[in-house]
Amino acid sequence: MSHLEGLPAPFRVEVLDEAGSTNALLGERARAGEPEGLVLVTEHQTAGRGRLDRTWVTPPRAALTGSLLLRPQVAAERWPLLPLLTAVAVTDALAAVGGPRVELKWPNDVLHDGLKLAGILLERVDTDLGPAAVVGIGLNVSTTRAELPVPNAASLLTAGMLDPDRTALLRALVVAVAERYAGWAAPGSGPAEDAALLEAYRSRCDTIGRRVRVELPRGEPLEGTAVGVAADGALLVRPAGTEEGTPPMAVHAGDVVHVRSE
Ligand code: BT5
Repeated sequence: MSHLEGLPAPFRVEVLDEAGSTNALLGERARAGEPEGLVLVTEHQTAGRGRLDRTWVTPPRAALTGSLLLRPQVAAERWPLLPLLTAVAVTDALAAVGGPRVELKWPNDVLHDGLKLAGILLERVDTDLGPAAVVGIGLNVSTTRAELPVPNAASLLTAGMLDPDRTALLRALVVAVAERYAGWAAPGSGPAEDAALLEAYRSRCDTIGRRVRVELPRGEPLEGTAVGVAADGALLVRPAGTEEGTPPMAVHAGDVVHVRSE
């Protein structure tokens, strides 16, 4: 992967040969005062993090593993839309490079034919300059089926893209995040920008309309039908066994399994 010139301001890329976790490193940089727009990518991530203490595993040079630093000047209640914005940007970037058809699983898994192609980890870091968002993206690029760490994973290669170029992908990804972010977080932005983003998100989200099982942070899993995504980004689930028209439950955090209908 080469260093990239000519990215939209304030974005700039640093490529590291090897790193533990780009999210952890960028978080440290953010706390040390790094301005918005740094993108740290690594050729080989050795301690990649998933959500909830899970791991993200990628062989050297086969994946795009990187993190972008944002310092959104938006109201705190709009922050939960950032993971959705990132997921939409990943689909934009894949479309821009002629990548495979993808769908989103709420909140922010990027799937190809139901298999996970990319994962997103958004972390909020408190810094002297105010709260920062570390936006981590892991995208399987030229990983072979045998190299993928879990059976329900895909890469651009296994999805049929024979010679994916990680530098072109990185550029497309930064441009896509920059464009979505500029539109959503502009000074004076608010409900209208949220609505535009959510419209883009909903049209790509394959969870809506499906039977789902949601593992919640606390308590029993919730089974039901995903009926929509609310204005604040929550997944709306009508619990199984309740009648159509029953108000759905709003899920703000959880792991969704798409249950196949018999
Ligand atoms: C995620 O977590 O999907 C977020 C992954 C974010 C990774 C990026 S890479 C750059 C940046 N720096 C970091 O340290 N992290 C970010 P979660 O939804 O919790 O999914 C994790 C689960 O996905 C694991 O428990 C495995 O089952 C599976 N998994 C691990 N590696 C995978 C891979 N390469 N492809 C597909 N699935 C994978």
